[in-house]
Amino acid sequence: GKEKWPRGDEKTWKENMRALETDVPGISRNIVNHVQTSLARQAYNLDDLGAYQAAALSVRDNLILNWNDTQLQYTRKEPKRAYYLSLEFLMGRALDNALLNLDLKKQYSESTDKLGFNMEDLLEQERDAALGNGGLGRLAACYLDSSASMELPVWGYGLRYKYGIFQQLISPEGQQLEAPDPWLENQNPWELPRLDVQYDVRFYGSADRLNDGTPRAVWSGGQEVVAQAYDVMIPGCFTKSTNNLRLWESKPKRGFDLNSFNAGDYERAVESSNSASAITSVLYPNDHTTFGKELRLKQQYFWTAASLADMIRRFKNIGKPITQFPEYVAIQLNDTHPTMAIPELMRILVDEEDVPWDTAWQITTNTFFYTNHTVLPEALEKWPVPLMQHLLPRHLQIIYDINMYFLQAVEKKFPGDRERLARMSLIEEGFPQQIRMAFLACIGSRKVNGVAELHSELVKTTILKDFVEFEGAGKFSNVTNGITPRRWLDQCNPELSALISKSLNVPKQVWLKDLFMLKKLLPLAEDAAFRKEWAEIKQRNKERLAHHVRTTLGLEINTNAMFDVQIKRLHEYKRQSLNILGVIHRYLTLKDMSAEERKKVNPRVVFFAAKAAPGYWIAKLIIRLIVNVARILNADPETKDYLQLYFLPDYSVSLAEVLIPASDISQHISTAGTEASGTSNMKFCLNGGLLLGTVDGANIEIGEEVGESNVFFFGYLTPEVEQVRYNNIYHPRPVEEKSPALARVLSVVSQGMFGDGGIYEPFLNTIRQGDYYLIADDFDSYINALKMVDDAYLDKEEWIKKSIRTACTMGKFSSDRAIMEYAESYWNLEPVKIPA
Ligand code: 6GP
Repeated sequence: GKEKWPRGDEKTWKENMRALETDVPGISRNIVNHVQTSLARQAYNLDDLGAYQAAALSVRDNLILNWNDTQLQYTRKEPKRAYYLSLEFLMGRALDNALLNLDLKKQYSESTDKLGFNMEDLLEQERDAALGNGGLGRLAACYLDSSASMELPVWGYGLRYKYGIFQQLISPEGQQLEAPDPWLENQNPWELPRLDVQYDVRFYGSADRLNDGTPRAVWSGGQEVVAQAYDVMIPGCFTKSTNNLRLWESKPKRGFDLNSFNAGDYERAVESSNSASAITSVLYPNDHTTFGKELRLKQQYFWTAASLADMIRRFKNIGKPITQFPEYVAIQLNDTHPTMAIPELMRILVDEEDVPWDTAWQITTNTFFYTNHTVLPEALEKWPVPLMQHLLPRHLQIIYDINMYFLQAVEKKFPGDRERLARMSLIEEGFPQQIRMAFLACIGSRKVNGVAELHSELVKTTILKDFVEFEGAGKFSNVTNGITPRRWLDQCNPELSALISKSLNVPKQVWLKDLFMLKKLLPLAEDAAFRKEWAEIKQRNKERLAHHVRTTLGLEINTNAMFDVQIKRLHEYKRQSLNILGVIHRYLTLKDMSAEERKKVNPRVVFFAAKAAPGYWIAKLIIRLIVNVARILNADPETKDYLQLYFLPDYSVSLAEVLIPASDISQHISTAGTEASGTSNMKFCLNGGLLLGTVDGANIEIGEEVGESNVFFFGYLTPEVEQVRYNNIYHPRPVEEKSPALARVLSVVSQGMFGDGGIYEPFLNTIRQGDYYLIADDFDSYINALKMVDDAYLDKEEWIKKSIRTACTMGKFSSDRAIMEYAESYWNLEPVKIPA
């Protein structure tokens, strides 16, 4: 039947409810309205920043209307929902993305034109939302875009850091310096504070078991802080579906601690309010490392507790018994960072809802799903038991109980196997004892997955091997990562997107949501006119990058050269070291040639961009080397026409959007078995840049899709790496013997060709001794692969064919495919249509 209007005069309401502004006059009215009211400015004193803000607020109006309709539909339909818990969301800019997803870019550009502003300039005003370190955070952002685009009821939960990833500056000596990223300084038009959505979160205090025959306990005292919600709308592509990213900010409970205040201790009162705000003040800038810092554990618990409280409140609104929680809620754990959600849900069920332990554990293990993003040992989170005891005493009890029941079950299956029990215990012995979060995430989840085929195998055969033996292989599987083709093709490479639509003869809305359609363009690789258009677009993207570098850094780039790009976090396992040593090798080779010989060489420009964790000394040294090599190379009159090298500071999502479409070749050269997946490899290939890489992570699957003749592989394979490492330690051979070419490179560095050689010794020694990442072992194979790239590039037509074939076979790597795998095989989620 017809629903009753909830309040007031229905007619008055309905006559005044706004619809989306989608025509140019309506958009202009809305923008000007925001200039006048939200910004309190006028045409006289409006600059680009103001105009950007007004345009953004007007786009946000549209998003909110769609968001309202979407959320109303979710409330009415009561579908199962999934929540993506991620400590990082590397969103980048929002305006262009929203305009494209809403299909309003043309109208908005026309409108801002009329108001005297150029849309492209306005887009540049926006600061990146850089609430993440690298791959893991950007993946979360791509998955949000795909969830909304696939019309899935998925929300993200994260933290609203006051400071995102640090801004990277490079000193004249080539040192990385870090500056804070005050991204909220200019107001953030994309977030909506929800003053009505707040939860109290407790820390410290004491936990007393009731000992009344139930497993319940009372946790009291300590410090309470408030979690305040901010919502960020996530528009789907060409759909009304608009999801939510809810970010929590920490606030003191009453402005200051009343207890201390009443006791006359004003300073302590203010101090405690500082400590509450500190929880969400900064994103930890470490990628793939754990530090065991109390504040980081506080962040993790604060965020999971607030998110779970919010989910449970929403679940309770539909009035079902708590045992049905997993039928309405799926929670994806993005790595182990949100693992405290597992004992927290147990605490809520057992202590607050009075659910028996076994039932509570059943509910919990049917709700959570855990994705592992790395097998590097230094990234596996462990928390010291004393810290947990101090900060979260009730959770430690719960973890102990989970462990006890778990080990009993292991003992039952493998009687008398003491070593196995020690290996599998959630508590690692030592001083101090540590809690192994990956094990807790594993046993507390319904399914566990890795992020590419090889990586998922490694998870099963290395870090979680015992758990596969205990729980059966069925629980462990793979979801190969993906990237959103909206941002990573349509938005960053509009000309290529237009060429694809024209050639497929379908609107982009169709193929952007069905990326396998690109395959239909494969025959056009044989069409000379198509190849010409394709190559011209690549050339213009190279010029766009050159323009960007000229205007931001004042450097002049040779756009007739091959553009060779490596952009990712600086890490020894990713081997930027191999790349820079290869560049030096190329330089030495050029210097050895006569001027005549050099003229036959294909010019190359090598680009790096990478942030290093502030405390990662060797990584910073590698940056320093790159910068100083660049200084010498770019100034050498003999070689600079054939080889240029640039380190672009402050790598970001926005910088990637300019670099990726301009690349001819990109490097993904991790030691085999170390890069779980990689996702920029997919972005480059989708934009027609070829791939030079090791047989690792998603490179392997890219090779399978595009065909081995279109990629350049080199290096030792994963099964061989362990033995090589063993030999490097127990049967070491000098670099001179493994690779004379590399030995020469190391010696010119150490002799000071790029400034004081002594500085670089600690880095060079990592290769001379131990060589954990197989730099010397892979060097000759790498140089050979670079040579193959050079040779292939000489045949321009064939190269363009490879570029077309690569881009057109990337269908598998759409994050739409990946998110649908999670929705169907993990969460059991159905799309929800939002009526117009
Ligand atoms: C990264 C992996 O290193 C990368 O290979 C993968 O593509 C990405 O996750 C997305 O799955 N891992 C991290 O960034 C990380 O911090 C703890 O792992």
